[in-house]
Amino acid sequence: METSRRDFLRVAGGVAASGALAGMVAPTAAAQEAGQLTTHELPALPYAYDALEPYIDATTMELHHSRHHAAYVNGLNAAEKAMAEARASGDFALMQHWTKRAAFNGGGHFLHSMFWKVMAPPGDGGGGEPSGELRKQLERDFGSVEAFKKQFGAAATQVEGSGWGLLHYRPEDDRLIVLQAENQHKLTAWNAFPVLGIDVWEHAYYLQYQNRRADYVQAWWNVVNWEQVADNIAALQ
Ligand code: MN3
Repeated sequence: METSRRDFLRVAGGVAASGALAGMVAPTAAAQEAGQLTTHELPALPYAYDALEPYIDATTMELHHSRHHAAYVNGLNAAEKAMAEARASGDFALMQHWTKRAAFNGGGHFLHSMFWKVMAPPGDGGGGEPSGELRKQLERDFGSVEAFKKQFGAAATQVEGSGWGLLHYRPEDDRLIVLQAENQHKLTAWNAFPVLGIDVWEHAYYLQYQNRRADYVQAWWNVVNWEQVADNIAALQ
């Protein structure tokens, strides 16, 4: 009895946490009517395309946001529409295909929506060092901010092929953990939610850094918006 109640509370907490996280990304036209789909939308960048220079060039930012992220939004909408059509027709032959498309494109939409927000113009919200509660939590969970940065940077640099370096918050034990994602969605862990991430697909850095991914990862700290990271964690607590 005691166990099942605890499990229920944990599940209920997870649902609440997911809700908080959903609020972290750009609001979409929420569907309330039965059978009505959400229309996922490309969120506006919170700064100009050239605002992260010299660390991320304007052309990369424009292509990344207006083409790559937009493609994930369109792909997610298409996958969810196709699954609704399958429900209507009763033909589920392509369900494996569409669930994969929904996971890939949904992961891309979510991570990019977070990515734009956890960056800010250098010296104007971006860069510097984490402070306050976030600093204390990083020190508690990684030993020091420097140790966290080294671990996170290594995880990001070592992603095999396309993917992400990610810092997740795990509500169950109030911990920050570093993970990788391949593509937009593989290698994740359940019940741990991304609060900071760096895109290490080549489209994120190749124009400026070519094959030097480690240089891009190192430079990226100059645009990290630590206040947003703290807000992302607070939304899950
Ligand atoms: Mn990308």
